[in-house]
Formats: sequence, C-alpha cells, structure tokens
Amino acid sequence: MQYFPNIPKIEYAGKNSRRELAFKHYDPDKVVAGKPMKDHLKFAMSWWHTMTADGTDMFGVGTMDKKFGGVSDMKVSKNRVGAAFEFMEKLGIGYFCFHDKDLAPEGKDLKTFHENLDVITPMVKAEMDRTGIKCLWGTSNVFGNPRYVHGAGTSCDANIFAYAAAQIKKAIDITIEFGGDGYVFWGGREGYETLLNTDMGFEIDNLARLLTLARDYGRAQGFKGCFYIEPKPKEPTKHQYDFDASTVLAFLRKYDLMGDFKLNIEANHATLAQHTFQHELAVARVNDALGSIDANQGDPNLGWDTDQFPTNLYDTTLAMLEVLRMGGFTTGGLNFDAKCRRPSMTHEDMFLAYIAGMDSFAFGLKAADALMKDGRIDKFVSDRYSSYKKGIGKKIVDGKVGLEDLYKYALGLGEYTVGTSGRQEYLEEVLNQVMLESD
Ligand code: XUL
Ligand code: CO
Repeated sequence: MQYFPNIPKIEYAGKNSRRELAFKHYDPDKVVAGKPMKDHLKFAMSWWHTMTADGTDMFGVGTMDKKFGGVSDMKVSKNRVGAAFEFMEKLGIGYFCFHDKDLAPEGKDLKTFHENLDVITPMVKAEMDRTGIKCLWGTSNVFGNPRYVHGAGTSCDANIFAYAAAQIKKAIDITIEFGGDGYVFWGGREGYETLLNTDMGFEIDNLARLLTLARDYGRAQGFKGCFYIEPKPKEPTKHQYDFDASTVLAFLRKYDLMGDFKLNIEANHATLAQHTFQHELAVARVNDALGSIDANQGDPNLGWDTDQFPTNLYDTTLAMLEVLRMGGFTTGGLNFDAKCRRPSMTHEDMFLAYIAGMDSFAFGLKAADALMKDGRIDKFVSDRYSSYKKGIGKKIVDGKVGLEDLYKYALGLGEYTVGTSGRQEYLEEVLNQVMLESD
C-alpha cells in the first residue's frame, strides 16, 4: 500500500535545477567538512507535525488529510506508521522523533492508552528494522490532556504528578525499545499564569524531582542516550520555567543533572525569548550542553510559536557554524519541529516543505564550512582578545594578579580610552561574501 503514490524518491538535482520534487543543495553522500552531509545533518521527521497535525487552529478545523484512509482511531494510527516510513524513505530522512500521544490514541484512560501503544510500537519497530530508519528521540505529551491543566511535574495535585510519571515511564520504555538516541523534556505546561496562586520554588523542586526519577529509571533500564530539556519562554503558559538556555543550565546545575542532560534548542523558542537562534545554540555550546536542535523558524511579525519550516539561510548558516564549532552532533540531530501553513494542505506540500528545510540546512552546512575555511571571522575574533595572550592579560587569565595589582597597573596606564574597532559591518560583508560564494 502506497500513501504517496504520486511522489517519487526525492533526489539531488543540483542547485540550478527547476525540478520541484528534488533537492537543490542536499546531496546526502557529498563530503563536506570531512564527512557526508547526511552524517552532519542527521535530519529527523517530527511525527506530530507531519503525521498528525491537520491544520486545526483556534479559528477553524483541519484542512489537511492526516488520516491516510483510516476510519477508526486505531486504524488511523496504524496507517500513519506506513505513511511515516514511506515519507521518510522517499525523502531519505534517517531519523524520527515522537510523543507517545502521536503514535496511538489516548482512549478513555491511561491503561487503554498504553494498550493502544503496545499495538502500534511493534509496527513502528518492524518498519525501523525494514528501513534502517532510527529514532532520534522520544518524549511524552504531558500537556495536552485536560488533567495537565495545572502542569505535570509542576501540578499542584500529586495524583497528576503520578500520571505524568507513568506516562514518562512508558515513553522511556518505548524509546529504549526503538533504540532511541535521546529523550526530550519540553515543559509543556510547566510554568504558571499568576504568582497569586503559585508556589514557584516548590513547583521547580518538583520538576527536578520528576526529571531525576525519569533519569534514574531510564539509566536503570539501560538507556544510554542523552536526556534533553527544550527551553521555551512562554506559550502555553505565560511564564515557562524552562525560559531559555541560560535558565535551564542554572536549573540543571542546581539539581545536579548536568551529567545526564543537554539542551534541545529550538529556533522559534529562541526568538520567542528575544534571542537569536545562534545565541541559544552558542550558550548551550560554550557550556558543553548543546545536544540537539528543533529546526524551524518563527515569523518576526508574529509573537507566537509558528513552527515554520526553516528557510532563512543566515539562520541555517549560523546554526551550522555552531554545530561545526562543537565538532558535530553526537546523539543529537536536526528535528523538523515544523509544520506546513494551513493553506499548504496537500501531501505534496509536506514533501516540498521538507525539501525546503533540508536544502536550507544543507546550504547552511556548506556555508558554515566555507566560513571556517575562509578563516577571516575566526581570526578576527581570536585577534580581538590578543591582549590576554601576553603581559597583564595573560596574568589575569592565569590567575596571577589580585585586584590591588590591577589597581596599580591601571594607574600606571595613564590615559587609555579608545580600543580597536569591532568592525561589525566589515564582518557582515565577509559573511555575505562567503555565503554567496560558498556553493
Ligand atoms: C512545542 C515543542 C514541542 C517539543 C516536544 O513548542 O516544541 O513540540 O519539541 O514536545
Ligand atoms: Co520543539
């Protein structure tokens, strides 16, 4: 049974090609910066946006067919397995990411939900074995069901904490069964609307308790992958506890979780926090905590999480620069946490959207490699701090001077005000030049 009979296998056709269903930049086996593009980029399909989200928004019902011929809930879930693997095979995508709830219907209670999952997961596993497609990460949806109205780990109701723990246990079990490389915590409703009804300190302690329990359980079951937290500043709650990379790093350090957790940085979450995507990636990287990426983009004119396919080439270039600077992904990869716009409602649009996203990151990889080879930006940055390589600067770095020594030294400097230029405009021109020449 074919779910996308009119879509061929998507091939690389070269940058000047006008073929719609073809890659212009993503040439999977082409070696860039020492390894094939597909090994650098490690693209993943998001099960939720691709297989389940049908364009429903708060003003209207779905516009897209995500039932794939199924009528009952279970049949829909089964057909989605076939559709997902055909989709990934045709695009040459090597990984997928899932929430428990994406795979099977929740049914009337947790027991039914987990029975439904036990029917679907062997089907997914069989397709993984047939195709060689892997699981980048799993997660549980502990935010959608009305029981999570006050949060999951941060709920005021201990029974809800237990429900969340049970769902997470099962999702970890499935991730292990799939041989997944990662397990994500995105704090869906882990935040608050008003401090008038919230004990913030207690809620954050509880969140840490839940994550610690999950970590301990996963490790005891032999999970060797990485746990991730995915920062987001707001939406659905007014104030999310995992606001941004810096906030999450402080949390991980406070609760001694840095050994097992890294960050899953999402572009649109970065911009919601008024940061650039590159800023969030760099904060994670310089703290040795850049784990994986949710690849998408927001709309600068809209203040919410639009989860669009990433097509901004500056962003993909600077993101891949951070990935190359950290020496590439280990357990992580590029998960397209992105969905087609509601009017892009055909199955062909799904392929075109992934082609656009994959090509944009493939271009970004080539451009980032070219920037590193060009070397002007790296050299400028290195030279900018050259005063710390000798004399008083070296003494500061080596911890050889106290505040009084610096006091005496500074008095001896006399009048010293203007330093060297930051040359931002020149560097932006270099960036443009290298990007335009990189392919
Ligand atoms: C929500 C979001 C999620 C996580 C997984 O904004 O990004 O899809 O990636 O729960
Ligand atoms: Co995400």
